[in-house]
Amino acid sequence: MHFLQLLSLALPLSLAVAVPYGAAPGGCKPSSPACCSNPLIRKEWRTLTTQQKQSYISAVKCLQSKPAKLSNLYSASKSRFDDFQASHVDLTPNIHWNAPFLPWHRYFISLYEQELRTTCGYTGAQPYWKLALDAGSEAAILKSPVLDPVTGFGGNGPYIPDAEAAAFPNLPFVVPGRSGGGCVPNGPFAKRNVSLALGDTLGYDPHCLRRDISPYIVTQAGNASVVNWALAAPNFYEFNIRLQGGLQPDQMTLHASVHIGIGGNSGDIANVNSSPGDPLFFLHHANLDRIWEQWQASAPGRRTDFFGPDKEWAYPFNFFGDIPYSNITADFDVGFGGLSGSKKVRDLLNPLTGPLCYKYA
Ligand SMILES: [Cu+2]
Repeated sequence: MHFLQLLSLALPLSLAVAVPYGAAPGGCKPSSPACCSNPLIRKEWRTLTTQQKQSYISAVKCLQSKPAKLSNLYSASKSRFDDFQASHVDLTPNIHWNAPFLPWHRYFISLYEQELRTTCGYTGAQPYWKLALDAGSEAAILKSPVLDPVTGFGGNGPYIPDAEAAAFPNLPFVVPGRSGGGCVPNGPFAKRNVSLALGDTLGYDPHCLRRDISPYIVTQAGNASVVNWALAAPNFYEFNIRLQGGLQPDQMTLHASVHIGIGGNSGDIANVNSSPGDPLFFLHHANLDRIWEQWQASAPGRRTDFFGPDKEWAYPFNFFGDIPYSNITADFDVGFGGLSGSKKVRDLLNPLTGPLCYKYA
């Protein structure tokens, strides 16, 4: 594997409503706030009732059982759930360590939420994982309700040695504090076959879901102080840098807190390309989106503040040296492969307008 490609893997989170998701009642203009009079309310996982948790997990499992619609584009995609993962793999070079990162993932999560509702009859909203609630101490993360084997997504894999874990194509170094690495042994996704290969190949390689939790990375990168530091950024450009963080363990921040903190060396969620193979991806990115929304709402002018490089690994994310790039504005179009037509960033800046219709509790 190409060295840069390998490193890139290293860098890397209810309310039933009468109006269908995103629908525009009464012929209002799509850009009008009036189009979203009945937003979905996204809640933190542990605030859901047991029944609400079960219906979300059932909907995810349903999506994993529905036929793919994009197998013409991605032959390894065997289910509608796989379609989302494959699209993320396909678009990875355009959507991380650059400016489109946050708006792209905002709409991706929204499309997934909509799919759970339309294809699988789910009546709730996409839940989020407020990791900071579990990142205050190293002992807390392993007791997180999100990782509960009965009312959550299952926990850590059994320990495998460093050399075995480091052979997975996720990171070029052993993750400090890694504590698992084997197949997730419990919960609703135990031993589940992830269809797509780990990495960027889009190949078919069914394998068990793995996690390799590093309580050290979770607490370092995801604690409440890191969240507050990101929220204190004076502009979007700086907020985006603080939220995405750097590549080395001591530079990891909120984005890596779950990707590397839960994925470690061998976990599916640690791979920058194929990470949506672990259903926790969607709870983590909903949480990052919530933090962005909180920042956007916290001062005048922030709702429309958007600026930064178009290209992955371009300044200020030039960890591998300078490359050509352009700084983009909210007029930029972001693409979604076979999942959806492209969207202008400006139409993704407010979760209550345009193609979006949700808010956070
Ligand atoms: Cu991503």
